[in-house]
Amino acid sequence: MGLVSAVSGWSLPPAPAGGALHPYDLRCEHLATPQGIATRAPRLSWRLASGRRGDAQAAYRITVRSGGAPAWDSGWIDGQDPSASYAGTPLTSFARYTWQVQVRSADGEEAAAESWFGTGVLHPDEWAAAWIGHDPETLPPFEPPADDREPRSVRTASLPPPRYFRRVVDLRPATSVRIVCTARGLYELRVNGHRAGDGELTPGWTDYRYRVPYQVYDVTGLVGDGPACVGAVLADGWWSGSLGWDGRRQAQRYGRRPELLVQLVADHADGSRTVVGTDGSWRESTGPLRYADLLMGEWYDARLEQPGWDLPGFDDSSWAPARVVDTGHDVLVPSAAEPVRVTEDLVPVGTRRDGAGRTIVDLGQNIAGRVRLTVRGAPAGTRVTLRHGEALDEDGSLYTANLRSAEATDHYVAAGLPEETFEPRFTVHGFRYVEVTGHDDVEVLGRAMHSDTPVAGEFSCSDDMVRRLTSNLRWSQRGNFVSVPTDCPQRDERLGWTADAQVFLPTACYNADVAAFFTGWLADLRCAQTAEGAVPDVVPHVMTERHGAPGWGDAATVVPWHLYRVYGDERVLRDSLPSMRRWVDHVERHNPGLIWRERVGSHYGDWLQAGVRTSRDVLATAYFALSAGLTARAAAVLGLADVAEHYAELRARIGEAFVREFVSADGRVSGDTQTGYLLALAHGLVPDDLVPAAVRHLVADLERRGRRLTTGFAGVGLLGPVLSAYGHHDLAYDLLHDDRYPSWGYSIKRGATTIWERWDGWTEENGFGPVAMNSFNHYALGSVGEWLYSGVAGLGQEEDSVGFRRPLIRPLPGGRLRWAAAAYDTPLGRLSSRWEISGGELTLEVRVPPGALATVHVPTKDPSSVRESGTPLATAGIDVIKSTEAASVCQVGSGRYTFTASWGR
Ligand code: RAM
Repeated sequence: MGLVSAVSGWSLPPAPAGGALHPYDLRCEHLATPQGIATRAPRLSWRLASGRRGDAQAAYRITVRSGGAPAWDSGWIDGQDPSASYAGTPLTSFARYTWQVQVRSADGEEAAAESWFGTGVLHPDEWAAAWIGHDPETLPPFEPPADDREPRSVRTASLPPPRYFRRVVDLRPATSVRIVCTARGLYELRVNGHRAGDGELTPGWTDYRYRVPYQVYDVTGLVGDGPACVGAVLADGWWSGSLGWDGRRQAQRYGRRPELLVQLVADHADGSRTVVGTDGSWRESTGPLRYADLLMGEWYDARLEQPGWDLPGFDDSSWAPARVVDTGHDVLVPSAAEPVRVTEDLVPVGTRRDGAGRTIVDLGQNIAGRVRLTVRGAPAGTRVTLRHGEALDEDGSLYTANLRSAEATDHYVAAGLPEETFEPRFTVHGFRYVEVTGHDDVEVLGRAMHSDTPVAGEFSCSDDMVRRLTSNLRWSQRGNFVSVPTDCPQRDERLGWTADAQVFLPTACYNADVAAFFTGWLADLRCAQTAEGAVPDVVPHVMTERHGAPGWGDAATVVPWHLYRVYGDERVLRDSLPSMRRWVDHVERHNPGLIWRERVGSHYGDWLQAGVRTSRDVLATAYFALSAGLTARAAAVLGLADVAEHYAELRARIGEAFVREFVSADGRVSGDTQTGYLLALAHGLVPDDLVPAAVRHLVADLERRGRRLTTGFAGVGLLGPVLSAYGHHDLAYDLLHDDRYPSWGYSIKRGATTIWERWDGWTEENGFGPVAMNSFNHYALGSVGEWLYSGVAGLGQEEDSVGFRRPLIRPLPGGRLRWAAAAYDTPLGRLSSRWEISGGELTLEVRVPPGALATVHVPTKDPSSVRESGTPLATAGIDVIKSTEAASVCQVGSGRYTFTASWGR
């Protein structure tokens, strides 16, 4: 099989221009131009670029205006940190604020950039809309047409049709018109025949019991003077549709039927305001969508379209009045993260017939998303059926056994036009292949969708297979960051499994800016923590019986701490510290001996490890130590010395208990498995004098197995970092390049375009793995991505650095690689490195953002050979901190540097 080079529309923006120090990439609450800000002191931040060495921001000034009037002038503030909290006049609702940041460099030069943010609903009494729905009496479930070829499945038979809502508003001329919209369910908002915004699956998934997110749209451009029509389509989604496994039994998790809330706010030139909200005057009807379900798919009958239903002139006399459900606004919160969007279109790479004559379309890439279907010359009533799958069976037919009860099937019933297009809106499938039946003259376009977190990093290298691995893990991130971080996008699961998220987070942060995405998710985690402090295994919490598993619940500490380290925003610690403490206290309370054996919930251990059984007690206790330690560090950051001391002391005692219980005098960690050693070494649980022995045992295990890994979810991401930290990066490279079972390469040889859930997703011996749990798009085993960035390319930060203020650039040339490169947008600006070995010489190019002080390890056995842009370091004015037998270590401020050194001698 040939290795396809990755085609991705998800690439890092070009490096910012050099020149004088200047700000770019302005954010408010970690988002680019958010519309619904409702915090009183939103965080404003920017990145910096400069073409000059050693440049840094010396001072900044922020000015904010709304409607032409000044709202805040910070005045010049000294400091290198490119962020500030708004501190102007109190923000008002439904307004647009433009803001400008000016920065001044050390030599007095100034530059500025501008952006804006919009506000949502800041005061509860500003809500004027009621929740509306439809009368259950007028709700016939889906009735399959009499001419239906196949009987409806049990699972889709009971699905209700989505409802269409509309209301005409007679608007006086307005200077601005905004709409606040949300649903208990999924909605698509339409204004005068146009779709508002480009978000998909809005309002997104949160723990609706505590938080229902709303979106704000500026629709000024969609309305003129006079009557305007506001329409919305409403479907079940996560609220009342199929969710998780067990077919329809998990449906109606939050409510029985979907409900809608819309509030239009028009501001007029004379300062007055028109506010129109959903109420009993709205009309509702069914339409062409016969059902729409996230797991099952959609049925759209184009013959039932009502043209013009979302325009003012439409006759809605046959529509029913909407039913007012309630007026509760207390759980409404502005959407905290980027919406799901279609981010890339995929033109099929092949189309063929399977054994039974069905058309099988291959997108060449496993994605989460949907297709756009074009149908030509189909007589009215022709039903075209799209089934989605991640793989093909041996006979070339679509493989769907691993989807479990998710039907992932869309039906389009043609209206009979010469050409018609269909694209489902309220469903998402995990697939690479589409089976099309019902009509031959069709065209399919793949549409990848996911939470549109800005791309923040890129890694590349000279090896095809490693590049493919990089592409696979990026696609698994894309396919699984769909409103919440999920385990998989295809089967009847798609839940926010906490360990998956936690182990993949470091990789995810390098690939994309996930600050806002995880901030929202953490809020759901905190809401769902039990009274005792246990953390559910899935967030949003939907399976009441599962919580507290070691490594899963620890997301409560690992996620906030990591977000803080990466983004430098202390608020995540402030918001999470109580939850971190409750989690650790809960584990301690039930395990006074400090070996975590009680309250382990479903204890999954080192999930999906390959052929070994890592001791569950070792794993649990290592996580207990980690969580206590992180809680101590978080408290210290927040200046809570007593709290910090308490957890640091607990961490120390857990460490002692761990050593007593699990570490033998010869440095063995109980169970003698790779993950056991990795956890113990990574989290400082092996006494210093036994570390070399423990490392030897780890290496011996790998050697004994012919340099093969056995790690599951908990251990896999630690292989690279731990092996290279102890001088065994050759071994880490062997694992990276391996293509025997079990390895990443094994799946790639088989044609994987995403990371598989299990090492044995498919094997030569057994073919497809166990159908009960065999996703081909699961990112946990892709946590190796962190090491590609921080190890192979060497883009990390010092242990005590926050927000990459002190980058640690320590590349690891090795393995089959001739070169490797990575770039990453830190909160300060672009950080990058690229090394290449050629003709006995190593070249290392680095870029350090303004305000950062980087430690650079130039790998060489001959430190005297190191040059920067051709000049010996001392002459080049570069501070050499030390020389070791493997590197020359220096310190540089912002700028671009090209180091060379002799290699291999
Ligand atoms: C599986 C999920 C997930 C894992 C749990 C324990 O069902 O797919 O990846 O975290 O089990």
